[in-house]
Amino acid sequence: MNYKILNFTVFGDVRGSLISLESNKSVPFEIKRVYCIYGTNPEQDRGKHSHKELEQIVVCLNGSCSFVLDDGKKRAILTLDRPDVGLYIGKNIWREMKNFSEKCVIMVLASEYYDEKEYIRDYGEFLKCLES
Ligand code: T46
Repeated sequence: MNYKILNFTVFGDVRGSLISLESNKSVPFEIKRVYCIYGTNPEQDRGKHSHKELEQIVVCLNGSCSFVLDDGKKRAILTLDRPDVGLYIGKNIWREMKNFSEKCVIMVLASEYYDEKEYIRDYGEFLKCLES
């Protein structure tokens, strides 16, 4: 399945920790957009869509949450709970976000500008697109 766990280099000392993310280096694409998700509700799932072209890296900066990833054949469930780990999600992967902890904060680095036309928000349509 087209996802990867990325372990970022941490520059840590007595003052705390620092992580640096750079386009085409630790991030395997040119970053065109950054967005954050916070103030989530453990009873309200998010996501439930795929992207035709978009690649993203998801980093959980605080708290934790689960990502369900689905390529039409297999499903994987991953828990994100640390800021030095990124979840790379390639194109054509259905994703659902669940089990948000209290004060969960997620940062997402995206390879493209926002474009609602690029989303597939219907699971049946997602499966059909994989066939074509
Ligand atoms: C994804 C998961 C991990 C914008 O106007 N610009 C943006 O860059 C984004 C990401 C969203 N929006 C608007 C579109 C909706 O009116 O913000 C609203 C909420 O977006 P959505 O319901 O798509 O949020 P999630 O949390 O379900 O999904 C988001 C991303 O949209 C998606 O690409 O992979 O996070």
